[in-house]
Amino acid sequence: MKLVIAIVNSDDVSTVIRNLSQNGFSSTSLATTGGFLMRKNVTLLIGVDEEKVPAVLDIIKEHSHSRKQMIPASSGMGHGFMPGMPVEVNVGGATIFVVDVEQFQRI
Ligand code: 2BA
Repeated sequence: MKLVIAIVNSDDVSTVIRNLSQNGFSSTSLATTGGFLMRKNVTLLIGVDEEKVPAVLDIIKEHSHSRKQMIPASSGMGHGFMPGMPVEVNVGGATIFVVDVEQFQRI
């Protein structure tokens, strides 16, 4: 058993969840915030048998799109004032971790 942890853009997450569900994959979504841009994203937890991990990753890849976001010139970003021109940041479609699950139980 594996746990897929996928950090997905808020704009894509409903499509990703719907397609996971239509293909028989359960997921739990957590409201999260990126540490760099300090913008909301969603972290999906998907428990799945090891042989089905590629199918889960394919669904996430198909429905997660990379996009450019601007950081305002005077944005704090949690690190204080940042003077200068707005900066364009390329935010990836999804950030994915796959970890081993020691035990899985539904009680
Ligand atoms: P944020 O931390 O808000 O990062 C948004 C985007 O800003 C990143 O896109 C990356 O392009 C850029 N970025 C992040 N840190 C940077 C830095 N120190 N210097 C310059 N540019 C930086 P992604 O890499 O696609 O990441 C999207 C979101 O995925 C991140 O939002 C964060 O919530 C999560 N994430 C990415 N890598 C992670 C990691 N190693 N561990 C945990 N979460 C991660």
